[in-house]
Amino acid sequence: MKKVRTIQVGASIFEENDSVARANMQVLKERGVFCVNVMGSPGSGKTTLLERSVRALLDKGIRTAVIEGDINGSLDGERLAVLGIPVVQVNTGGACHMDANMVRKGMEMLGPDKMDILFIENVGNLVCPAEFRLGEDVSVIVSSVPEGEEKPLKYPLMFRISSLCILNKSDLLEFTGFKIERFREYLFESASGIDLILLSARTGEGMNGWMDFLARGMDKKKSPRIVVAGMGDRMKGDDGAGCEVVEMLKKERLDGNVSVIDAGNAIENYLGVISKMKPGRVIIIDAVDFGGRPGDARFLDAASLVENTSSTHTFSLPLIIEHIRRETGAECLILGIQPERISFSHEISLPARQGVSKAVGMIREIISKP
Ligand SMILES: Nc1nc2c(ncn2[C@@H]2O[C@H](COP(=O)(O)OP(=O)(O)OP(=O)(O)O)[C@@H](O)[C@H]2O)c(=O)[nH]1
Ligand SMILES: [Mg+2]
Repeated sequence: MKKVRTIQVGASIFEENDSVARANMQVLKERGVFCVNVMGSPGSGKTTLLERSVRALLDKGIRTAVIEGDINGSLDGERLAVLGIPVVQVNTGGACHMDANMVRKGMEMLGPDKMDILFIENVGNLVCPAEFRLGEDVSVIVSSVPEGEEKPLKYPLMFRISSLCILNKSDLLEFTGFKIERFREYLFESASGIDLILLSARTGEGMNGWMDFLARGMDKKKSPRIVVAGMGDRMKGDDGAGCEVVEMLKKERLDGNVSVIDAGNAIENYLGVISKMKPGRVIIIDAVDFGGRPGDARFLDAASLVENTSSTHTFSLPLIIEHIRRETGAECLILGIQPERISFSHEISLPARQGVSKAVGMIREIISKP
């Protein structure tokens, strides 16, 4: 019987897109540009918000540029270009979202123009733009009062992947019967960690909160890079726990200044890569027998680690830490997960899996702190 061969078209499209998005992110990082992906339904007020924002930021001496995405035409691009900032209008030719390649081309057209913030106005749509990373530091969803309260429930992904929801057209609240508490409830049900700002791009209400959000983002961009490296041998049961943590983190939308590396059982091969990133902080995650209960996860002091603590490694973790510290001056943390069993041809154990989830939460917390 012949084997059926399967092509995962969707997966490869997303992988290709993600790799271009990572390259965009790297270029923006090198240039110190904070990049904001602005999404929302057609007519929610994205361009109006950008017009007001660009003016307010210019008054503060902050330089902006915009890559404007529309299926057709250059109306929005022209509205922004009259403000005297660099604008590239991208026509997606029917596609209902921007992708990383479009942004790459847009960035090439903007050239070496000096800017502090790059706004990308995505195509008006509450579905497809959520699937495509562009290289942005943050995504912002602009919802608006006339759309009704239930949008976060009906289009949860868009809200879940966004750091901030701007509820625009607040000046229309009194005419529409819109229930702000109901919106809040639906929003946090779909996206528990999201921030919410009530704003009117027409009257300017709420602009201060939005400006603060942008200022915090710009500050964070300048803060030191964090490298998270998972290590271990996936063939040896719980020894692969560090790599599992990294695998989970890779699926999340992490901040632009966080890099995640799966170093497998050869972290010594990644020392050059880590040094090149000039990190301010390096977190190494590994299965370590520190005498805890299987599945415990805790930060460990490098000095207290005995050589080959987790027995399977052919090198000394304290020496690796010492090398990274010397080469980069970075603060080094070791996040240990207590294994239940480290042996060939065993799956990762249930307690170690729980340790992986705990470790992911601990990393998230560290990353989110300024
Ligand atoms: N009342 C009110 N109207 C607004 C506000 N913001 C935008 N509008 C109006 O909403 C309409 C759509 O605004 P745009 O800024 O073009 O919306 P958009 O999200 O960029 O639309 P697309 O690019 O087509 O997806 C325009 O008539 C704006 O004047 C607001 O805060 N209050
Ligand atoms: Mg627009």
